[in-house]
Amino acid sequence: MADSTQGLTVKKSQDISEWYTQVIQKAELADYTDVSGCMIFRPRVFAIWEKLTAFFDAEIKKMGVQNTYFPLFIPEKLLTKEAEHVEGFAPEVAWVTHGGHTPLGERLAIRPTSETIMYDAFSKWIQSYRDLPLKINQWVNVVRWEFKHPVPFLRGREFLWQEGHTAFADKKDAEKEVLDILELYRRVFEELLAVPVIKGRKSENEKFAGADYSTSVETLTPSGKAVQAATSHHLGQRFAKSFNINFLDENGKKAHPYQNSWGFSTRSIGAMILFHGDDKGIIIPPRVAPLHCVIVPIMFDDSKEKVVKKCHEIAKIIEKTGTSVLVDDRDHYTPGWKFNEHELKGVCLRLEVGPKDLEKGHAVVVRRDLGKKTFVPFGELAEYIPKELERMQHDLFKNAQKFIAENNVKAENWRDFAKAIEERKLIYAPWCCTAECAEHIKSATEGAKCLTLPFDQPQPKGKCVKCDKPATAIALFAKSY
Ligand code: 87F
Repeated sequence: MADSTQGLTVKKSQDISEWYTQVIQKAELADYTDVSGCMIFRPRVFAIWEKLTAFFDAEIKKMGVQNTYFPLFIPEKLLTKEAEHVEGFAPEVAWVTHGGHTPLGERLAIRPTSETIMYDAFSKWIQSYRDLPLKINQWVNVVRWEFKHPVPFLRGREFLWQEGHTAFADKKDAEKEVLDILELYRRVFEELLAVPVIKGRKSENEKFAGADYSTSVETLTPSGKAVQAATSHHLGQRFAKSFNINFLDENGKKAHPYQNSWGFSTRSIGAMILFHGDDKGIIIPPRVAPLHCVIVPIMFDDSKEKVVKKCHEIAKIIEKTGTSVLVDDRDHYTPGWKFNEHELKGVCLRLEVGPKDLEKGHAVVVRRDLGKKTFVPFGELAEYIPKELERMQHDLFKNAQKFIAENNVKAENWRDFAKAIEERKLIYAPWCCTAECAEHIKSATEGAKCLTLPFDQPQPKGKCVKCDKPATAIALFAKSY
């Protein structure tokens, strides 16, 4: 078998970055290519992505959102139309300049996000209040030419995401959607990936420059670095004005719609991997797992046939409960070798069935995250397995919440703040929320920044944790990917 299926040579607690790099390749989740920052998403990871997209896609369709596809190439003139929004991003735009040997008349940007190309079309599609709300989504790849060193899933040059773009006659309706979508993102992370997130509003200097305001869900991963998990922006009428999107309202008066944009990406999978894995490999929460259950027959020459037959019978019964099952009856590997492989790859449950178990009428069930053996009578498997998977889902989330609870601190003064950053904590601190103070904090800590102003927060009092200005919010800080 390939090298990639051999075990990890580093403990998660020793060197989580090296562990992450190893586990991604050895568990066959992703592979590198010759282009730095551009990775192959192998079947085991793509299956996770499909589970996430299936959930989110169904939920946004209930909200009346329709899927579309807009072109990958964005003419330079369009991209720079809303100057303020691209300014800060310009260094990350990848360009197509030639068709074959012929220089193009106008360079084409490779989609870094689709506001500009979509809103150009919206200006044609929206004429009357009857055309609103307009709710469009697309599931696509985007390219951002990052120069920081890439981290699989978490920081790359090409990734997959959904981007939702909507337009409303009423500001109130648009603002409600911002929060409805944010709640869906919370559910993707907490209910599917078992990753706890904190909802909040971005500070002025961290918001999307094209937005009136940005909301996000954020988390601190066990590497001690935070990730912005997803964002939901209220764009107000800013893009409508620069892209000339108008409609006649019910009274025949011309008005600009209120717009939102929102997205989450394959970066979500990186957070999941960091949270749940252990020294044996990855652990995938059951609700997104490509394979729930592997049955390993313990094979001896005289009983092999009977045992394997029983394993396939059990598989059929378990499959009927909506659980994915594989009977691993390859006979050129020992059971122990198979156990290691399936642990490395994060199969949720392992069933062992040998001749003795056949006599006793039970299977040995081992949960990936606990590693403890439970003897379950064959007749009870159909009931036991789905329940155990739900318990596992629940326990993974509880453990992840425990990590967050143990790794967040309140800092009221700079000394505590600096110490907490050294310790890679998530910090709640009173803050003045100014751009210049954000810069000071960033340089004094080698990169820590305000992740968000959590929705859930007490009235700030006293001084900013860094400068002498009065605090206007309790802000969340950490170093991040
Ligand atoms: C990189 C190059 C050019 C981020 C960029 O968050 C433009 C951009 O506009 C850019 N990187 N952004 C912000 C994206 C905003 C917004 N788009 C829809 C989202 C969610 C999905």
